[in-house]
Amino acid sequence: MRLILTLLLALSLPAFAQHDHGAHKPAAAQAAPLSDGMIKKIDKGAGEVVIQHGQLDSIGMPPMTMAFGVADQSWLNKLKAGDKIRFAAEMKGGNAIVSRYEMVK
Ligand SMILES: [Cu+2]
Repeated sequence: MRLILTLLLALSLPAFAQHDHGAHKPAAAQAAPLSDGMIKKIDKGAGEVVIQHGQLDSIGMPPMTMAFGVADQSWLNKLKAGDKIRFAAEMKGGNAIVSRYEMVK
C-alpha cells in the first residue's frame, strides 16, 4: 500500500517532486531513472513480464529482451504485449524487477 501511495504522489506531483531536494523523495524514485521498454509478453504464472529494454544503467545492462519480476503483481493485469512503458529496474534477490513504470502514450 505504501508503494502505491508513493507512486500516486510521484505521478500527481511532478512539479513538486522536481523542487524537492531529496529528503522526502520516495526511495524508488531516487534509485533509478526511467528507461524505455516495450512489453513483449506477460507471464502471470511466473509473475514476470518480458520487456525489450534500452540501456539500463541502474543495473548495468545493455539493451536486450528479457524477463523481469514486478514490484506489484497487479501490474501484470494492467500491462499487455505491445505496450510501451518507461520504467525503473532494480535487482532484488538476484532477479531484475520493474520497481515502477509509467505508460508511454
Ligand atoms: Cu536486460
